[in-house]
Amino acid sequence: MSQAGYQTIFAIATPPGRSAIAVIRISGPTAGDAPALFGATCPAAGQFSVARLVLDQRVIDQAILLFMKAPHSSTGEDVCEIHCHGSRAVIDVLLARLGASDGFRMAQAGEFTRRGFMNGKMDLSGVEGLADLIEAETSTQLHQAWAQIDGALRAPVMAWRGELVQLAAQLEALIDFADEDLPAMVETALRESTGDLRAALASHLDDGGAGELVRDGVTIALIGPVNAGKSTILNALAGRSAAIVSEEAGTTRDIIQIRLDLGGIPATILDTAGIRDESGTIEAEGIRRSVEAAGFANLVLVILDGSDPAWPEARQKIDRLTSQPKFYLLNKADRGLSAAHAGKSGQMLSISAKDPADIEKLIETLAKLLVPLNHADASVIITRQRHRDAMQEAHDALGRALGHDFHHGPELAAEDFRVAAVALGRITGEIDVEELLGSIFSAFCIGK
Ligand SMILES: Nc1nc2c(ncn2[C@@H]2O[C@H](COP(=O)(O)OP(=O)(O)OP(=O)(O)O)[C@@H](O)[C@H]2O)c(=O)[nH]1
Ligand SMILES: [Mg+2]
Repeated sequence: MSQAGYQTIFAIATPPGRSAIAVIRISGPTAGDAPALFGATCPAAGQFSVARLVLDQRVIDQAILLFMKAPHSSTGEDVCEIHCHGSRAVIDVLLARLGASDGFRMAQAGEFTRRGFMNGKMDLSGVEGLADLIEAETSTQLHQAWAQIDGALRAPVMAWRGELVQLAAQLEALIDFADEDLPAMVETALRESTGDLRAALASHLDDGGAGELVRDGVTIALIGPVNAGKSTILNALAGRSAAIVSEEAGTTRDIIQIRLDLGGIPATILDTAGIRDESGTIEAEGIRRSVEAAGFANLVLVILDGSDPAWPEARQKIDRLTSQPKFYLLNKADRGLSAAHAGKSGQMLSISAKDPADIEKLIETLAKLLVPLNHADASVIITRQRHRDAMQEAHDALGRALGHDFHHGPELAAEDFRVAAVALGRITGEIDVEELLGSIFSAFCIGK
């Protein structure tokens, strides 16, 4: 580690602005010296104290001091916390004094967590879980983040890696005994275990992307002809008047967005300009933006005026605009739906935007549509593309391993096991996979 890594770092851990309490975290070898900078005594390890903080014989604040001795802290280093009053002036004076002191420097973004990771307090997937927890907007995101911090991904990945190491060691035995007749049983058992491991990875990969959906959220674009009631529906979903509604066709020009918790999935809903042929320059630009929004939305909610007999044509026109997944709403059901309504499919719901019960039904339908059925299932452990890529790579490597003749070309299969182990190691941030495999290989090998 570089010299800078050993410096004591400090930062304000609470949001900027006025608050009852603000917390300054200090981590590193001289963290315990911080209270003395303000004429206070550092409490004993695992204890707290109430102290007056004094600079130039003037009281700055009365604060709570906490001290945690390495390695019993979240960074694995000595940590001192100052819980002062959340006043801009108090915070500024304390931070300025710390910054001016030898051996202390302001922390960079994520540096406390980084030190925790470097000191083995957390693996990479746990660090990601922590980041997700801080970003969480819905309770589903929160539960998912805690599952990850608590090892929902780490535990199986470590177990799989352990199995891979065992398999590789057994394969090594085949290399050693290549010239002798090894019972076919050994190879069969090895193949079976490899197949089981591959199947376990496959079942987790086949989760409909539920974890990523919960983490990343979705974008839903409201698209439809002018006057169909898109803005009315957006307002009803938002529970406030976010967009202008009027009986004039072509009211909405710019894209208006709201955030919504859809069954635990954070959703961004976009209201857009109504689609029609004859329009002025500004409206045409609005329509261009509507089509663009439809293009990147996870779901296009097509809003049609169900009381207008021409809705099937309007629908066809929207269908041609974008190939994104769609769900259709026949709005204005209170006016009586036109006869064309007979041809509606399962991907269609008729509602009246003015009826709160219908809006509830819409929210429920959208939530069901977005949340894959197995979403609450504990088998969902992948929350990022990074995890998926690594698991896919391991899965594919095992597939290639199975393609080799274990008895006559064991070294080829061994290489694929190594690739799979390295891929899984990347999830938890194990960087010494090769070394580890090397040592375990030699420990397991018969006759070496
Ligand atoms: N009866 C009835 N009227 C509705 C319903 N939904 C919307 N409207 C009315 O239809 C008109 C158009 O509604 P908007 O929400 O502005 O329609 P829009 O699709 O956003 O229209 P543009 O922004 O012009 O494309 C307004 O007068 C609304 O009050 C509904 O379910 N029933
Ligand atoms: Mg509108």
